[in-house]
Order: sequence, then C-alpha cells, then structure tokens
Amino acid sequence: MGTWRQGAAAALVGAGTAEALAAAWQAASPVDAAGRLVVDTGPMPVVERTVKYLRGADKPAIRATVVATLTGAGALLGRMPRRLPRDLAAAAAGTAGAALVLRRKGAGADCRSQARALGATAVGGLAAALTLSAPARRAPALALAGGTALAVGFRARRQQLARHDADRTAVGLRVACPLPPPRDGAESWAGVSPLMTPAEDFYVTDVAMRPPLVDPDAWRLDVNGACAAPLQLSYAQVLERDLVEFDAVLSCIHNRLGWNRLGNQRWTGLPLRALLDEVAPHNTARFLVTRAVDGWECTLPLDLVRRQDAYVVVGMGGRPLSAAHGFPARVFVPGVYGQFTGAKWLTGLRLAEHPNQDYWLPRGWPREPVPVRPTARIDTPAAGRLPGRPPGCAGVAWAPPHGVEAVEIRIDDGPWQPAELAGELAPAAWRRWRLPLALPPGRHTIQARCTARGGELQSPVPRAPFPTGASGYHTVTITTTAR
Ligand SMILES: Nc1nc2c(c(=O)[nH]1)N[C@H]1C(S)=C(S)[C@@H](COP(=O)(O)O)O[C@H]1N2
Ligand SMILES: [Mo]
Repeated sequence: MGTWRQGAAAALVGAGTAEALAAAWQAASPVDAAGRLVVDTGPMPVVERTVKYLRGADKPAIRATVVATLTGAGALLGRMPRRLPRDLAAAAAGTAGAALVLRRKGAGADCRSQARALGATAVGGLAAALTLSAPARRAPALALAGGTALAVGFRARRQQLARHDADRTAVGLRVACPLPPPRDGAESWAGVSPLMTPAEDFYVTDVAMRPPLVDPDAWRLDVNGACAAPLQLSYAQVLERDLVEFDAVLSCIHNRLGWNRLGNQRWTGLPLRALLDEVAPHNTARFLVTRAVDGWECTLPLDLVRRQDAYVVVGMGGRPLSAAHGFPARVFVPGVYGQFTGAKWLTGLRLAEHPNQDYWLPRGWPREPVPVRPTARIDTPAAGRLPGRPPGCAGVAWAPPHGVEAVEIRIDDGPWQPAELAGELAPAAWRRWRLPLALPPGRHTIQARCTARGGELQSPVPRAPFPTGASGYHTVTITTTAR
C-alpha cells in the first residue's frame, strides 16, 4: 500500500514538471488546458455564479481548482494497492492529460508547440511515476518541490506576457486624422471616474485561461467565405491602411449595476464597412463570423455591421492592443455588449449565409447581438457611513451608440432631479455627470437613471445579466453624520 502523501506529492511533481517545462518551451500549458475544459464545460449556473462572486479572480481560482483536484486525485491514487490497479489509473490520468493538451489543437497552438506540450506532459508523467515509488518519508519535500516548479511555470508565463506587451505596445499607431485630446470639462470634478479608463484598470473578460501571445509577423487576417474577392492581410498591411480613432465604451454583458466591468477608451481601427466593400460579399451573405486564434467565434448580422459603425480594432489609447485586450486585432461594434461585439485575437472574418454555432450559443445566450442598455452609475459617494455630509454626487452614464441625453438623480424616493452633464466626447462614449447634495444627517438612498438620445429610458426593472444584460437603477445607501 502506498500512502496518500506519496500520491499527492506525485501529482504535484507531475504537474509542476509539466508546467515548468511547457512554460520554458513556450508550449501550451497543461494546467490551463485542464482549466479551459472546466471553462468550456461548466454549467451555466456555475459560470454565472463564478462571474458574480469571483469577478476578475476567476482564472486563478480555476487554476487553483485544477491543481487541487489533481492533488486530491493523486492522494486517492497513492492509497490504491501497488501494481495493476494503481498503474492503470496512473496511465489513464496521463492519457487524459495528453488528450487535454491535444484538445487545444488548432486553438492558436501550432503542431510544434503542441508536440512540445505533449513532451512536457510526458516528462511530467514520468516524474510523477518516479515520485510515487520514492520512500514515503520523502513525500513532503517532493511535494514542496512540485509546488515550487508549478509556481516557477506560472511566473514564467506572466513574464512572457509582460515581455510580449512591452515589445508590441511600445510603438504608437499612425492615424491619418487624430482626434483632439479627450476633454469634457469635468477634469476638476472630485470622485468621478476618469474620462478614459486607464489601460491597467480596463476590465478583461474572455474564456482563455491566459491571453494567446500572437506573433505579429506570422499573424494573418483572412477575410473570406461568401464573397467575390477574399482577402488576406498581414499585421503590417493592416497598420498601413487608413486607421481611424473613435471614442466608445466597451461593456461586458455581465456588468452589474455599479460595477466596473466596462471601460471608456479611445480606440484605433479600420472601419469594417470599407473592408467589406473591398471583398464584395455575395448577395446571399447574411452574417459575419469573427474568429479568434483560439477558435472562439462570435457572429454579427451583416445588416448590423452595415447599419452601425463597426471596426477591426488594433489600438487602445493610441497604443497597439495589449495581449489581454486582443492583440493584434479585434472586432468592435460600439453599442453591442462585449460577448456579441466580436472576437479578440482576431484571425478570421468569414461571410456566411447561414447562422453559425457561436461559442455562447449552446450555453443559452441569445443568437442576436444584445444592445448595451442605457445605464447610469454613481461613482461618489460610495455606499456606507460617511464622516460629515457629501457635497455632491457624481458618476458616469452611457447609452452607446446613440449617446446620453439626460441623467437624473432621486434621493430617498423623492422626485427625479436633472444632473449636470459634462461634455460629450462621442455618442458611443460615456458621459460624466454630477449633482450637488444637501442631505440632513441620517440614512439616505441615492439612485441614478439615464435617458438615451432618442428617448430610451433606463429600465427600472431589476434583472440579472443573463440573458440580455443587467437592468434596474444603481442605488447607493449612505449614512451621513452631523459634522
Ligand atoms: N477571442 C475572444 N474574444 C472575446 C471573448 C472571448 O472569450 N474570446 N470575450 C468577449 C467578451 S464576453 C467581452 S466582455 C469582451 C471583453 O473585452 P476586454 O477583455 O478587452 O475588456 O471581449 C469579447 N471578445
Ligand atoms: Mo463579456
């Protein structure tokens, strides 16, 4: 009989060896391959709760779950009788690991990187087998070594990402007609969100365990399918074209009231309409399927792309996109939630006659792109007990692509009062607002609502993000004191 300690140590040594080797060889990560399986197969209620409660910490949590599960399985394995059953179970675990790595084939990883990942997994398996037959008293030290190797592998990945970004985003992008510097007159307002969301604070949401690091020299954008003149562009060719700048909010459909799972930025990109004219879609083409290097797909109806401004985006804040935000290119239609707006790490634009099986479709999300709901957010005061009395409240509101016409504030269920609006950068961008307050000491609720240009009023009905975006009013409850 082995011990559970030996089994757990074997699992950690196996995973650590595979992970560190794969990182050193810049091959697909075995732990992330397992993590992606969790992401891809997670039932909707679990996914929705993960997003709600873990927010941006979902990927590290999934990674930790994978390692914990592996260690637990190793511990069980360690207690099995030596010889056949255990060896069979260990072999099965190794095969499953290899299958997981191979499952990601075609998902950004080329054959060589795939082979290296398999090699790393095989060496990891060997290391696990050796650990299993080491004396039980060695188990704690070996487990520690395995854990350290894992940490080293993860750290190497983070460094590779940082290097990739530093190399790619150092150069500015050349734009024919740059927009004037972003200013809305609210520069001195206290407590309100910045007009442009700093890149490091801009939310990141996707199903990739880590962003693919795309080599711009090897990258191609293929525009093909139901069209007369398919086109292939290199990164350099995309940058040589007439790039334009535009200001817009990008919002995740999971952005809840008061959350910051959205950001406002100045984007650089190619108008999609011009690109489409160039490839001459057949009259029968009705959809534009956007495909990422990792195989993720999202489809835009062609009439939407023709009706609304849509872009192949290459830059954010005047710099090339970071890996996390989709380097080298992504599709963005301002006014449509992120999940429907187009793929990051774009590599294919396919004109299609029939609806496509998009990533989110089998998970119950609507087929039609969901428009962003007009929404107001209160940035200040923050909920809770305040010393003294807040001199005013302020925040941001968005209603892309039409623009914000009005923001109103209601205190303690009183009448709605119009807030002062800062300048409008662009209809698709967010707009800052403020209102002075004169509240007596005590408990108060502040609510905000937005009216879009054209009259659409923010919906008062509280709804969860699934399936068409959160609604209701952002409500902040504060307790003020006599100074
Ligand atoms: N390739 C790819 N593109 C994607 C996604 C993804 O999972 N994979 N997620 C979409 C979703 S749900 C959102 S909200 C936006 C987020 O973009 P950001 O991470 O740059 O904020 O990207 C979209 N594009
Ligand atoms: Mo999203």
